Formats: sequence, C-alpha cells, structure tokens
Amino acid sequence: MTGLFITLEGPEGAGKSTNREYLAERLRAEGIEVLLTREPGGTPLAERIREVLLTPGDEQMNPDTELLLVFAARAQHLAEVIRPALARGAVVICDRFTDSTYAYQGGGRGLSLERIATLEAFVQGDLRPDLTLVFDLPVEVGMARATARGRLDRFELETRVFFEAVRSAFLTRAEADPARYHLLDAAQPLTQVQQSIDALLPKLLERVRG
Ligand code: T5A
Repeated sequence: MTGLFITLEGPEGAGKSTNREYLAERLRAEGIEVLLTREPGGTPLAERIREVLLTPGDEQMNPDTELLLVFAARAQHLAEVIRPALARGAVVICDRFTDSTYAYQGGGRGLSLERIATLEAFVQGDLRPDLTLVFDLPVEVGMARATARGRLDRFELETRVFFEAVRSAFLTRAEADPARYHLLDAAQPLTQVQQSIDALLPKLLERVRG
C-alpha cells in the first residue's frame, strides 16, 4: 500500500497554512489517515534548520548555503516523517516542498535549476508529489496579509522583484505539468478558495481509495 503525497505551494500569505487544516479535516471526515506537515521543518532537527533559514541575522546567508540547508532539512523530513507515512498508506499533506526551492532559490535567488534538479534527485530519488495545489495571488495582496500578521521573517524582508520572480516560477511550473498541479485563485475570499478545494475532493477520494 502506498499513500498519496499532496503539497501546497505558493507565495507568502497565500493561505497555505489556513487551507492545509481545511483539506486535512475534509479527508479525515472520510475516515482517511492524514499526516499534516510543513517545510522547511517537520521533524525536531529540520525545525532547527528552519529557524536558521527564517531568522534574520547580521551575516548575509550565501544562496548556496540556503539551498543546501533547505535540502538538508528535506532529507531529514523525508526519512523520518514523509516516507514512513506514505509507506503505511497515509495521505501526506505538506505545506511547501521542492516547488518552493525552485521558486525561491531558483526564481528568487537566481540559482541554476539544473543544480536544484541534481539535489532533488539526490535527496528524493524518484519521489515527487502526486498532487500540488498552487495558491496564486498578486504579490501585494500576499505581502499585505503577511505584514498584517506582524514581524517579518528573513524571506518576507525580500524585495517585490524577488517575490514577482517567485510567483512567476510557481506559475511556470504549474503550466508545464497540468496533470500534477492545480492552480487556485488565492486572492478570493476564503470561503470561495475552500469551495475550490471542495470541488477537488471527489477525484482525490477516488485516488486515495484506488
Ligand atoms: N522556503 C521554503 C524556501 O525558500 N525554499 C524552500 O524550499 C522552502 C520549503 C517558509 C519560508 O521558507 C521559504 C519560503 C518561505 O518564505 P512559511 O512560514 O512556511 O515560511 O511560509 P509563508 O508563505 O511565509 O507562510 P505564510 O503563513 O506567510 O503564508 P500562508 O501559509 O500561505 O498563509 P496563511 O494561511 O498563514 O495566511 C496568511 C494570512 O492571510 C489570511 C490568514 O487568515 C492569515 O492571517 N488569509 C486570508 N485572508 C483573506 N482571504 C483569504 N482567502 C485568506 N487566506 C488566508
């Protein structure tokens, strides 16, 4: 038995954390085992790496260091949490995964996509998400939501140009593989976003139940 691996992606303030709970509850109500997790993080060690990645500091982090830290956290997360859950047949919902690396370190920082792909193959083997929901919204709407919440993390302090590149990278990836990606208009009111998630449920349940 193998489970289903669902990732939620998108720029800052798009509503991934809000909607991951919603999706998990809808699936649990159908009697399905759901493991809800996030990146960077998801294990105690990976959460420590998350702290390093998100905390602003005096020393500028080199982009290659950032990339390697993201994948170091992912290796731990996959080994300790994601692969065991999938092996026992659970649905894993992960708030951000490797599409964020392509968008932030690739699109935002300008690192080579080939280098990211090499690390992806090294850390993940052939494991890729079965379904990726991309919560898309204009940069200014997402930043307004993130700013309204209070103190900004190291990524949220980046420029508008950076976030436009991040958004565009997510959209490019989603357009290239419509079978895996599902694009959601995250600028809509929450009830409408959740209606779009509800519309996906019948197909999702079909896949989980085989
Ligand atoms: N990162 C991550 C990389 O650079 N590379 C990688 O490989 C990975 C995995 C992680 C950071 O790490 C970077 C990317 C990130 O910058 P994070 O906290 O996990 O940081 O991610 P953020 O996107 O910063 O999380 P946010 O909490 O900002 O965004 P969410 O989760 O998309 O948004 P959410 O649900 O918290 O909502 C934000 C606010 O908007 C409201 C919510 O109530 C909340 O107040 N909201 C809405 N308001 C109106 N209408 C709607 N439809 C709304 N939906 C949510």
